[in-house]
Amino acid sequence: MALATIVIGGHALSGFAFAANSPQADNAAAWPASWTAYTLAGGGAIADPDSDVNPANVDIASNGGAAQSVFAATDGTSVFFRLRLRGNPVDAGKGGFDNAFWLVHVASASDGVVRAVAGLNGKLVSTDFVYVSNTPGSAVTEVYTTPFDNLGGVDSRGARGLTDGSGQHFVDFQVPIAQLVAVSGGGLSSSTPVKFFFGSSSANNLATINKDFMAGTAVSFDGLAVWTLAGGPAPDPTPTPTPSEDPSPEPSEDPTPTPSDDPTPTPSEDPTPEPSADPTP
Ligand SMILES: [Ca+2]
Ligand SMILES: [Ca+2]
Repeated sequence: MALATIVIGGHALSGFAFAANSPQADNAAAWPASWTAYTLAGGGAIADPDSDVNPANVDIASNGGAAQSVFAATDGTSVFFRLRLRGNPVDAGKGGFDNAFWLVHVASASDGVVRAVAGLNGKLVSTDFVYVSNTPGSAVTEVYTTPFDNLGGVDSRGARGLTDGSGQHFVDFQVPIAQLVAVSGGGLSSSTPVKFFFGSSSANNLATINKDFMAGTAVSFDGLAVWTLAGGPAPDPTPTPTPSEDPSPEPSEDPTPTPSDDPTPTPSEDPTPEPSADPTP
């Protein structure tokens, strides 16, 4: 890339200022060789319907219900997210990506409370960026900004769009785990059991999903798989009791409780009252 193309705000940059595309001096990692489907807790697929929202590149898709919609991966330093979309998110004429954003809410698995957000903001018309945010969206850290490159010793190539090979598209983005941990304000560590909720949006607030939800019509962490940011899929920290531990539990109380009162109460009055008068005068 020619130096003359690196122009931000009318000021040509030079030398170490190439790192302007990586404002926190983070290095984007190599994309994972394989992705892991992000699923329901039991391994069930998450396959969002095609064509339930428009435009097509904010429509989380599943090749007609046949394909998994969302994926993740980790290398222990960066965490990677992938969404399958019906339309192409890439638009070189709009800062790299079309004018919307794609994001993941990261919640503590133990309580389902969102602790941090990672996303790719394509809303801008000339410079898009990968970001992390706190939960209310009031503190957004730009991690990698377009035009992505690996010049000046810093790799900013933290998002991409590509075909899924079946007529739909993937949008991929990655963030350093340390940035997610930092923006969570102590709510997350690299080993905290977490759950993810993927979405797309055109909201003003970069922590808000208002277009497509990976499942349903609202953010919910019920029944989702547990991961850790550094380790990938993880055991659920709050398991429900395992039936195999005690297949036929003894009832703790008598299943036929003794009535506290006499079930056949004695009539308080004689049911066959004596005639008050002599029937045979
Ligand atoms: Ca959809
Ligand atoms: Ca854009």
